[in-house]
Amino acid sequence: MTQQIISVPDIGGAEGVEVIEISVAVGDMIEADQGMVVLETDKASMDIPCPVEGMVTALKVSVGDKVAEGDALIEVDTEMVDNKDATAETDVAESESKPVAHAEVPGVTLVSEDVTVLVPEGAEGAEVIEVSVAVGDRVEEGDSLVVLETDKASMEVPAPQAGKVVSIALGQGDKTVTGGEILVLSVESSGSPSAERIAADKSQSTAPVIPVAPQLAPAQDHNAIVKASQSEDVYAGPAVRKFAREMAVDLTQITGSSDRGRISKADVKAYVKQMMNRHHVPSETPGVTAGSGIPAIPEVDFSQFGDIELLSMSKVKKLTAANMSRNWLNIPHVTQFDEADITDLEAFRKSLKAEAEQRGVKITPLPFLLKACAAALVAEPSFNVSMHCDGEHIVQRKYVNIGVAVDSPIGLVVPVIRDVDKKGLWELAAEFMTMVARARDSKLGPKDMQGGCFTISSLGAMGGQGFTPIVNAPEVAILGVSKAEIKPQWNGSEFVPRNMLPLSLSYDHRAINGGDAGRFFSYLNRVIGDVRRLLL
Ligand code: CAO
Repeated sequence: MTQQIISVPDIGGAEGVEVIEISVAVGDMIEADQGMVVLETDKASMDIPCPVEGMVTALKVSVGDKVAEGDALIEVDTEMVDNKDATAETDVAESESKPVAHAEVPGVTLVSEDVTVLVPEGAEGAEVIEVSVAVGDRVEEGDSLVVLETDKASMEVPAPQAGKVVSIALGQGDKTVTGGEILVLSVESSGSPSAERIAADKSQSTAPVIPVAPQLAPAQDHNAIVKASQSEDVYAGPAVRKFAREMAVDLTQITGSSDRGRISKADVKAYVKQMMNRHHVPSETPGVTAGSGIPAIPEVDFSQFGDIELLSMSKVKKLTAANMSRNWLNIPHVTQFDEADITDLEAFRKSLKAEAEQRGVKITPLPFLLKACAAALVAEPSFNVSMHCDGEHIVQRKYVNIGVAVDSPIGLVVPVIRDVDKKGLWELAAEFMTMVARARDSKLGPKDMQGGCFTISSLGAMGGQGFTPIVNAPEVAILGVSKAEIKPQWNGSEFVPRNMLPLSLSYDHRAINGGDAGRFFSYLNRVIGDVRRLLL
């Protein structure tokens, strides 16, 4: 026998590094470079590979131990590599009286057979605190079979091989005895057994006995960890911790259902299921925050506070709610506020009223705003873009279509007026009137609401000093218009009454930076303040 102690290699001088997983058990054959122990610092976890091949003859650390470079991890018999083929036959032959490490050995045709898993060394007198399998269960090598607990440590007894649980000798609460049977596994074979061999095996009814190395977890002060805040304080065994890591589950979020709050694999599975259900929200479900790790708004029984009535939402309202949630959660919004001086614009607009009547159109400030926004989009094309879904490109539009939010009886709709930059004020006023009428009569088709580059949302007729509109994705900006008011403005020598229009510009900060926004907004204000500029 050539025993070799495998120690912690150079881990960058880190000390007090925690052993979070032991990937091998006594009796395992280990390959060179195969992971044997997982260490975790507060910055990273590292799988420590074994530099030699051979048979693991002893574990020198337990899960939870703190180690540094040079500390012994495992002991390996490196001679077992050369001898394994020679010893295999003997081991199989002697399996009734002598424990073997492996029932499956290269070069030997093995058959399906029962193996008895025994109470491991150091676990005599331990209490069975969890039986993790049931008769008939299929287990993989390393799966936890039972969890034992002494006054010093809790330990999971892993399956030595993949197989099916045939019988279980221990129940929860039982005390273990030296060499006592835990359960019998029907293990997998590597060859096709002959019928005679299976019959012979069955008639013998003496299963090879496999001692397994327990996976130790440090003993816990169970009463103190009911509200654990750190994952190392959680009362769970290594296999459960490993499983939780694979599922990206934070064990501190789970309340263990086993004795004294111990977390089992079933608890982790139930938690994952619960999270999946909680976050599974139909894509058109409105007003519900989903994904992004954002907790759902709790359900409230409003009837306990007074009379209520349940009103169904229109399809448009449901869609608006879903879109608003989606846009608000996906887009990093910035909203900038300003006031545009519309004194001259209003004087001009009022001067057009008689002509407008003759033409059969109503001319409100909105057609002017459409024209001014189109000019600003042309002057500052960084606002006439969309984020490409690959996250690596920006789509630059060469056309100028503008949507206008309309408050209709069925909800908020946004008809789009095309090529605003190419149309005159009368044409825009007429088209806008038609669109609003169709919106209010629920006559807009999907095409009428597609292809926008930018949106105007005007609450001006209703009042208010300002609001933060939500960007209408895939557009990247939206203009909010509030109620104009006569306000005193300083002209350099005196205060003069001016008609000031409050504007709020929300934009997607992924696509637009503050400088672009500043340029766009000041250009827009200049044009609104002096509409003659639209001719320039
Ligand atoms: N300040 C002061 N007065 C204003 C104004 C403003 N910003 N905007 C419009 N007005 C005046 C108009 O000039 C008109 O008065 P006159 O008849 O004397 O000219 C009066 O208010 C009514 O205007 P209107 O509502 O008929 O027309 P509009 O072009 O201003 O608006 C529309 C049309 C469809 C945009 C509007 O009716 C609407 O539905 N707005 C709702 C938008 C919305 O819900 N947005 C969502 C908010 S959250 O993003």
